[in-house]
Amino acid sequence: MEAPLRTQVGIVGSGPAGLLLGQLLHLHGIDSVILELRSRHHVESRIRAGVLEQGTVALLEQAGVADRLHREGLVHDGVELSVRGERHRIDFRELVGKTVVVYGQTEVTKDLIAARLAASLPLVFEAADVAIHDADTPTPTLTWHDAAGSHSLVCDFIAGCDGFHGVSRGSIPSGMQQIFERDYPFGWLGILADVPPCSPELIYARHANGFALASMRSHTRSRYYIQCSMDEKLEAWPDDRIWNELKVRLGAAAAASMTIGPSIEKSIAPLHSFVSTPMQHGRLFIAGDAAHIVPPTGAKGLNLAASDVHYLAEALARHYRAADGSFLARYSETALRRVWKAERFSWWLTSLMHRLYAETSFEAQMQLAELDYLVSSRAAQTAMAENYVGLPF
Ligand code: FAS
Ligand code: PHB
Repeated sequence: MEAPLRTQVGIVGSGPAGLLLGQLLHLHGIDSVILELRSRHHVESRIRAGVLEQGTVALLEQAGVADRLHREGLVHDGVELSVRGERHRIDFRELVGKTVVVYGQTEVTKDLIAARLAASLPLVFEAADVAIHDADTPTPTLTWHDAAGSHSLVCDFIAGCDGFHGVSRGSIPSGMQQIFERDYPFGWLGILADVPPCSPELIYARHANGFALASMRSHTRSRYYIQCSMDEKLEAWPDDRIWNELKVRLGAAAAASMTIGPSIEKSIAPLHSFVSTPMQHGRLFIAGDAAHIVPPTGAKGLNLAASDVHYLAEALARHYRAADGSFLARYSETALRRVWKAERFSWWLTSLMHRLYAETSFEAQMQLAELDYLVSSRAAQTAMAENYVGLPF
């Protein structure tokens, strides 16, 4: 086995959290090595989030990777809610003076990987069996093996950015962790198709059959979702069945303007809310989906990864620049304050828009009453708008 390698920050995972952290650290003159389990092709092929908060866009600009985003991203001033077949617009720009950008997480990931490789920064794909050692000592260490053999990397700090199924959260002693979670009794069946979107902005629809979302990736690529039960099988949902159900749930106006076509990706994903605290142990810091999960309804997952990374990069920069460890000591507390507010918004919008109860139940009437209040109250719409565009970092 070769002599142990050495770096300042070892990063596990090359999703948005790991890649953005590596880029921000590089700009602060801090060395890092990123270890990624999957191949570059796999990472760059994943279909995930689609909406960037203004704060995330600003962070990508700070990281120097926002050029294509500004060329190809779609600035959206609002979204529409469809309730009882009627469409109601929530105007973010008018209500809170902010917007969101529709630009796929897949593209953000490609832009970050390109920047890292252009700077010849270490990014190891297909790193198998990554393990975290001695996180509570001054020399935390990462080990892994790849085609070139077995390796050991001694770090000053380790950032666990390896998503919900990674190894970093499990490297925090279970006795020191508290888990908060909720599973929802339904999932999202998502379809991607190279057809123009049915509407210039996103449509969130509450319908007696279940929730539906009309989203997009560009003017020529659409992304749609329908609520489904978790025992649904993709085989039972050929494209035409999905298109027909989308037309029913999104309403007549959307149906009339909907272009249908063959799916280029189709998947069913479960929804849950999950937070693991604390987000640090010794010199191990976890960020993004490694620490928390939100139902995608509020478009918060990717954006929370960005705010965690903002706090962690700032804290590490203060440590190295000013020998000030106070921000590192408070990383988990600082990040969780914003995480919990995004968890609340995601849970609230999920509970409001999905079919959870019999339509004749009291609870369904409460959903409809809250929606009627939301579409008729400027105060309620302002509250939704400021959460959707992203609360301050
Ligand atoms: P990621 O999961 O993106 O990245 C973790 C990386 O670590 C991956 O590349 C993984 O291969 C790697 N890894 C895992 N284990 C490892 C190990 N042991 N060693 C080394 N590397 C390892 N969010 C939204 O806002 N809107 C959406 O519509 C939306 N849709 C989603 C659909 C799906 C199917 C999923 C799973 C998530 C979705 N999300 C959505 C949430 C998603 O976008 C996440 O919030 C975002 O990817 C978080 O980024 P990371 O924290 O970097 O984690
Ligand atoms: C998406 O385009 O994938 C998307 C957009 C908004 C959401 C969830 C997913 O709330």
